[in-house]
Amino acid sequence: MTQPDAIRANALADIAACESSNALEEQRVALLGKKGAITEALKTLGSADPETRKTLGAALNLLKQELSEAIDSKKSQIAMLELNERLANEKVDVTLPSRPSTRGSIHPVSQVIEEITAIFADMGFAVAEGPDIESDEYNFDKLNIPESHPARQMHDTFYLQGNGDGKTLLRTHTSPVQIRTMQGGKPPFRFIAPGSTYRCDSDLTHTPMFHQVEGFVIDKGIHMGHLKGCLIEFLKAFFELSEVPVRFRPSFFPFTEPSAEVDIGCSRSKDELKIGAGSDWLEVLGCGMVHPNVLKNCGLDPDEWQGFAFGMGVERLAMLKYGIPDLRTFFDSDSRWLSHYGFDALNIPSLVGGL
Ligand code: 2NM
Repeated sequence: MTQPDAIRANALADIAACESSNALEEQRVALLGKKGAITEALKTLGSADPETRKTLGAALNLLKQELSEAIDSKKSQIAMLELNERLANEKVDVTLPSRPSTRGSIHPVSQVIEEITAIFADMGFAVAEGPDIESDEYNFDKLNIPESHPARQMHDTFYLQGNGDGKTLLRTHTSPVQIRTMQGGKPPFRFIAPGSTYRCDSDLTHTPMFHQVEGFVIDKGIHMGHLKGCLIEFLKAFFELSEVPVRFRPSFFPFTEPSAEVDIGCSRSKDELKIGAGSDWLEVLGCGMVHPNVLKNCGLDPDEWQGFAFGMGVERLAMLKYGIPDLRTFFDSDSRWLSHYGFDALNIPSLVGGL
């Protein structure tokens, strides 16, 4: 038997006998690795006579390819077996009773959405919902966000493979809910829109998916005073304070005019943040009077109807209220984090019972 034939006979049998991906990897190293049988055989070619070098070299290279293919095909065979074995063994029996030792808890995001909803429900706000997958028309155009606005650039928005002429995307805010609700009903309106929002942004203070609650009031004779009163009452209730220093700082949003950012008074010492008193300010909300163009885009006459709108980030408010230092931990699904920051499922937020 020639040298390549001898290697082949053993090698093919050894590969066939492998029962796990680890064993197969050992075989691959033993045959094709740096010190493997084929590699060692190829090294002897240097001292062989020219005729042998030619024929043996070609045979060894062919064999190398043959073994490599045999290993690849065995590899997918083993992968399939290993997957089937996992599927059979890792089955979850959903009919089993829960373990009494591990109690579920309410995620801080859900808890804070419930708290915000309870406060606005007490002020007469309904809750509206809409799809996470939106068109650029509802997410941008109708909200007076022109084509040239930075928020429309690719890096902020997750665009999806559309199915028509318009662009399909993951909503970057819950404002399209306001547009849909306005178009589907008659004023006056008073509702909040809580939900998931998506932006192509990921660092220490941004996650690609996060949650917002936006609020919206449309009626006759609505003015900035209503907006201020409503948000100050909200902040007092949410942070459970009888008085809060609040500052409305002029800002810009395409969908409101005038627009403001809302700061709440706080004090920052070495590593403690106290909300509700002190000489520092902390931004907690954005708001403004609904832009006449937005009203017109939804078929309302701005001379007849006016309104205010506001928006807040749920994770940010949860971090401030419950002292959660790291945004990313919200989405780690770490059960120890959940049992530390999670809430009792039976303790439903309400203003009567206290938040
Ligand atoms: C914010 C800040 C200011 C807002 C505006 C609208 C609508 F639909 F009326 F145009 N919805 N939400 C708004 C206004 C949202 O979030 C920071």
